[in-house]
Amino acid sequence: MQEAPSTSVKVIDSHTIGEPTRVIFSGGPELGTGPLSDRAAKFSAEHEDFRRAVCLEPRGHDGVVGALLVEPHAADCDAGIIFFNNRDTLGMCIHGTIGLVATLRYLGRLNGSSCRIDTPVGPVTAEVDPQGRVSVTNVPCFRTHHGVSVELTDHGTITGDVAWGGNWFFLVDGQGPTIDSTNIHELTHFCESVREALIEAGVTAFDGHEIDHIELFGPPTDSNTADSRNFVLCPGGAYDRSPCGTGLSAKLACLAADGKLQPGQIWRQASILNQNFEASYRQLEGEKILPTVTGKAWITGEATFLFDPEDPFQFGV
Ligand code: PYC
Repeated sequence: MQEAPSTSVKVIDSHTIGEPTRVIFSGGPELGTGPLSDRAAKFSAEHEDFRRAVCLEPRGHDGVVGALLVEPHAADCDAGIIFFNNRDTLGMCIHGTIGLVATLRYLGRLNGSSCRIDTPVGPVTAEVDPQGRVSVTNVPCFRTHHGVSVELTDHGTITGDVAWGGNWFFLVDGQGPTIDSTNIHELTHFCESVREALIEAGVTAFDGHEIDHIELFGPPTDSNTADSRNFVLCPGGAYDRSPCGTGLSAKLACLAADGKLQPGQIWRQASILNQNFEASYRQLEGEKILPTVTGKAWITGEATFLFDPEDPFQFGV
């Protein structure tokens, strides 16, 4: 058994067009100082009980993304954040950053309309407009593999790209079940088969990291309002209710590499719930791009979590 959480943990809940974020702003584990990547590794290795307690039932559910607010390491940042979900820590999370900025605003901790946030994969910048829409400029993103084919037992050969958008993604266009909210079970099963097939075929990111997010694209419901609709399965098996900002960054890297989207051009990505993020990019050296993703979050609650040592599920179910 790991060290019990502090007797009370304070959180603010929000959702970013449907995808929940839970910011822990008081009572989180002590991770020391140093780069956010080191502190995320410490959180992952030593605080599984805490992660499960704040994310999972009975206080949460599989879809909750946690965000532990910490001191930044990078000198030019205003705040540091470590994102995590039902499985482990995440590198970066754009819907979560949009939720974090809405939370900082709610708490009166946002000075002005922009802030720089330190994450385990590097600093990002967020800008809020008067309507409360948040634009997040992500870390540099890029595609590493184009046209990778894997065999699925139930679906034959499927082909996709591998790209970094702050997390690792396998992006599949126009294959698999129809992208519709009535198909969530089939889409989840298909994405899990893709993930397993990638592992079996030894397809990893260049650093050997598992490609742990699977992203499917199909036509939008209404091409007047969106350019594409997606379904994203996150590590841990929950699907993203938003269009997944890091997945959208990976998509932009692929579109840019294929010459299908120009720097500054807007891409409107609809989610499985048919709500949009908008994004564009700036070209960096080589095929690297710097995406900016815009979306909105709403505050849904404020809570103090209590931990009873006698509770058999104090650390989650
Ligand atoms: O918006 O980047 C995102 C994200 C990652 C996992 C869930 N949402």
